[in-house]
Amino acid sequence: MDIKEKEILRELKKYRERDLKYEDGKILGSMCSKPHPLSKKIVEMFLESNLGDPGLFPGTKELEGKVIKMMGNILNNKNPFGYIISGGTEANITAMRVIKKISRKKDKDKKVNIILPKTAHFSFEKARDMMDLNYISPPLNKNYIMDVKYLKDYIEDKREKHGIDGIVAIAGCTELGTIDNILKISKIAKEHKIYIHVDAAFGGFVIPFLEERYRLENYNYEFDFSLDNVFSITIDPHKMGLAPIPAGSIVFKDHSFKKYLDVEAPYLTDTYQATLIGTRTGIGVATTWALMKLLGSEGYREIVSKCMENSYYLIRRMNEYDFEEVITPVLNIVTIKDEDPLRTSLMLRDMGWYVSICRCVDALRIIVMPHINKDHIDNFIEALSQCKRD
Ligand code: EBR
Repeated sequence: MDIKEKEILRELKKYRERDLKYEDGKILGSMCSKPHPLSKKIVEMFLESNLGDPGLFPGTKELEGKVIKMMGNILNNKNPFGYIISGGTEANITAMRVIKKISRKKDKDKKVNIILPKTAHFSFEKARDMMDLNYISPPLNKNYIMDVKYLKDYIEDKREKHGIDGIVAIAGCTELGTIDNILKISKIAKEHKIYIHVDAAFGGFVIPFLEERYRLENYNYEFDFSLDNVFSITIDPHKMGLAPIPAGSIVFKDHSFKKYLDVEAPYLTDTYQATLIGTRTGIGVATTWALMKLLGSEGYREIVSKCMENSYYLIRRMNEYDFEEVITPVLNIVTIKDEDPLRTSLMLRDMGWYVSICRCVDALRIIVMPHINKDHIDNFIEALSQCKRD
C-alpha cells in the first residue's frame, strides 16, 4: 500500500471512529444489527456485481432466484417471484406500484384507494407522494392493530363509491411490533377481491422462527402467502436476517406480477427491468443466500429466542423500577410508558443511549436486537432511572 492510500485510510478511520458501534449496546432504537461475520468475505467477493444488468452477472442472477425460493420457503409459497433490493422502503413502494398498475388497468381515471394501517411505516408516505395514492386509515383497536370490524364495515359501505384497490397489513409494526389480524383481513379481501400487501420488513425474519413459548394466547401470528389474497410481502434480510445493508426483499405470490413492474430496457442484456433501482449490487443476494444456508431455521430460531428472552428480561428489570410497558411484547420490541418520551429520549442521548419514541402512544421504544445483551439492559435501566431522578 503506498503512502497516499495509507493516508486516505487513516483519514477515513477518523470519520468511522466517530460512529456508534452496535457491540457497545447503546443503540437501542435500531432495526439493524451487526452483520454476521461471514458477510465480510462475501462483500469482497461480490463487490463488482451489478444485477441492474443481469446478463453480465448470470451467476449472481441465478443466486437471486435461489434466495427468492428460500424466502418462499419461509413464507409458505412454492412458486414465489421477487427481488433482493435496497430495503423495506423500496419493497413497499414496489408493492404500491403494482396495486396502482392493477387499478389503472381496470379504470385509468379512478383514484387509487388503499387501506393503510395507522401504524404503517413512513415509506408508504413516500409512495403516496410519488403515485398520488389515496390512503384510508381505520382506527387502531385496543391491541394497537387495525380495527378489522371498521375495515369490514368500511369496505362493505363504501366499496361501491370508492373502489378499494388494496389493503396493507403489517406483520411487526415499526413502533410496537404488533401484527395485524391478517387472517381476518384475508377473509374480507377474498370476499371483495382485494389485493393484500403485507409489510413484514421486520417481522418476516422473526415470526416464522418464534417459539411457541413466546407466542401470546389468542394472538394471530399468520401473515404469509398461505392466506388468501396476500399477493406481496416485504421482508428484509438487513433487519433481523443479519445481512449487511443493503438487503431488502419484495416477494410476490407468483411470476404473473412481473408484468406490472417491467419497463423496456433497450440497452441492457435483459429486455425488461422490473426493479425500481436500476444499477444494484448483488451483495445482498450473496449475503442473504449464505446466511440463510449457514444459519437455517434452527439458527434464526436461536437468534429470535435470545432476543425474546432479553425482551422479557428488560420488562422484568423495568418493572423492578416501576417502569411500565404499553403492551406485552409480540416481537422483540419493548415499549416503556413515558409522559414526555421526547424529553426522556434526549436526556438519554446526552448520556450516550439511543432509544426512539412511539408516535401512536406516549412511550419510549426499545428494539431488542441481537447486539443487545443482559449487561447492556442492566446499564440502560440504571441510566433511565437516573434520568427520572434528575
Ligand atoms: C426501521 C428502520 C431502522 C433501521 C430504523 C435502523 C433505525 C435504524 N424500520 O437505526 C417497516 C415495518 C419498517 C421499516 C424500517 C421499513 C423501511 C419498512 N417497513 O427502507 O430498510 O419498520 O429502512 O425499511 P428500510
